[in-house]
Amino acid sequence: MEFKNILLEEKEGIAYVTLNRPKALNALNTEVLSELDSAFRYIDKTEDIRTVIVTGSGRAFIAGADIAQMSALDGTEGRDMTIQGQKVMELIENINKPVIAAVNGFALGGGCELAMACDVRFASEKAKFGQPEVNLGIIPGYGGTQRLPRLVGKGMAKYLIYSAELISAQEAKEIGLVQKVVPAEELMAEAEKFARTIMAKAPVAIKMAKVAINNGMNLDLNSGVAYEAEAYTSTFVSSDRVEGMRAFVEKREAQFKGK
Ligand code: CO8
Repeated sequence: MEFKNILLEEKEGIAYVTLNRPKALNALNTEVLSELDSAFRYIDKTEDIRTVIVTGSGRAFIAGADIAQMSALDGTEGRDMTIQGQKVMELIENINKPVIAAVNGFALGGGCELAMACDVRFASEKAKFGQPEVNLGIIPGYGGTQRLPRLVGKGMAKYLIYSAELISAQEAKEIGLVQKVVPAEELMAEAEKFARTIMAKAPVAIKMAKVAINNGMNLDLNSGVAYEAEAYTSTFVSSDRVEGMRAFVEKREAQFKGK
């Protein structure tokens, strides 16, 4: 698929989504959001794609929503742009395959929010994270006030949002925002290695793990555990479960079929 502001490539089961507006540090305007929406809808329904890696071209992952565009909006238009972005983040969060953010540089405001909508975040040592919206007189509007506290706790989320402080990749890892920090030149290889690790596992199990974790996070513990039982049962009745357990007993590699 061809886009103006993003690149979408597919190789060996991995879809690569690269934000490609380097002159504006890959800022998210309404056109970029709409392209991301189309790209992720396509990825969601394309069976050959098993995992996704999102990254940015140039020195930024995404430096936030496009401030030049936002500065010209009135309240209603601002609300529409927030809702458009929130929907894209929800789509990324809930597509039926894992999404890895390979954060190569600035992940600020909407950029940090997009990274948080991904399943896991790998960061280059050069990456910087932050929610600097209060500097502009706004608050995070692509889910940041909700996903950040869920990832790093309420106190740290308030610290970052109130201060607008930018933190290093290492600090982001220490607070649990990032799972792995690697030298810049190893970022894509590490993300791909993790994608291949995931693709070697039972596909139904990976799908159900994602669904159980995502939906469970929106429920109280008892409802979440009940939800887990249903998701677990879907894996238990799969032929991959039979194969996985048989392979263990027979001391051989499992051959999963995704059924
Ligand atoms: N939007 C538009 N353009 C941007 C953005 C942005 N978020 N960030 C950088 N750019 C542009 C700059 O204007 C500049 O363009 P030009 O060369 O034409 O002047 C170019 O990218 C390079 O930027 P800098 O010259 O500023 O580069 P520096 O290395 O000096 O600084 C920074 C890099 C620190 C990343 C700096 O650019 C910066 O602070 N950017 C803004 C970061 C920010 O505040 N992000 C949060 C935005 S708000 C948001 O994301 C809210 C999400 C919810 C929105 C709801 C919709 C209504």
